[in-house]
Amino acid sequence: MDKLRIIGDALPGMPWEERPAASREIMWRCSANPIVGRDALSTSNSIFNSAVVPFKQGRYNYAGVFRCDDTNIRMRLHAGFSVDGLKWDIDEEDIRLEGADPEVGQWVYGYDPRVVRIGDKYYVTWCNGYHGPTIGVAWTADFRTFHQLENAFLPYNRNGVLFPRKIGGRFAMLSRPSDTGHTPFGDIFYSESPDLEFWGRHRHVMAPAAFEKSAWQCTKIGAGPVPIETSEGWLLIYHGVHGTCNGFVYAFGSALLDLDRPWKVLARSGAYLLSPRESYECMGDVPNVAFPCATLHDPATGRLAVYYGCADTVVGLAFGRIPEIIEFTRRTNIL
Ligand code: BMA
Repeated sequence: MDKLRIIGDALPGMPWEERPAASREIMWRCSANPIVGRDALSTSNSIFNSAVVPFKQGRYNYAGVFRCDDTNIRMRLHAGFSVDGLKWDIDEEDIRLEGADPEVGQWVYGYDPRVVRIGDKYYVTWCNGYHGPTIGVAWTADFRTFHQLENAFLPYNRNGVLFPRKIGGRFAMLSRPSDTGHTPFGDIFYSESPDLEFWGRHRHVMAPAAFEKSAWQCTKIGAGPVPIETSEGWLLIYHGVHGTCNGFVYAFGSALLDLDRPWKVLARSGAYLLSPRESYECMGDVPNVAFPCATLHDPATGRLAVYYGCADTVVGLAFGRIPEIIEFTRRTNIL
């Protein structure tokens, strides 16, 4: 590998712990896990599958959009703020979206948010209820007022993840066409838009892996956090699902996508980066789920922190080094 370049703003103060001396893992868990508990709000049944970004305001250095299911088990999005990326002050009130065409702006449900800064705006994508799940889009400048745009796709779709810059002059998004239920299939696709309203030029990115090659991702896959730009390609962390005799198991791995044509996969990890094994990943409302939705990274040190939902109940954090993850992706490549 030539000298690796990692794109992004410096983030020397990001959450970080060194790999424990006894660990041989590529990614290791934060000793404070789970970092967000299920009842952080007075009304929350569970808080998981949530997205964070660097965001300076007052004493805060980070902001996020959190999936908070309430005790009616209604899926809602809440804004949150943090000084250190570990302890979060999550708003008791859920996010109210403004400005959409009234037919689209009717809130039904929203879950599994992703957040990305493009220019001076923060864009939120999430799984939005509109005659079934599809991809909702909104932007905010302050994490107080959220301006809703058109849904990106027809139902049914999940795991809409924007790239952090235009590619070939257009906004770019990964997504995973699905069904109305728990979807026993699913490939990742790429779509482009000139204006974040009209999406097209859809391209296939990747399908589930063959069972005998990589069983953790043999049932369905979906994009996780916003891809990270490096000189080796876009580093994509994605979840993979294995339909076992006891139901779905969600783990995550990594892929490298071509910088200019991101639907071309350069390498894809056959081994997982992290699979549910701690009690908070294996016990909860939906056992055996590790579902990554966001990362923080520091280009100079290569440090990476992955925020992932655990057992559809709490939020966990795992650490790794981007150069090692790229090397791992190539070493365990199944393409
Ligand atoms: C998916 C989504 C995720 C969830 C996962 C496991 O279909 O609903 O929010 O984490 O199932 O239950």
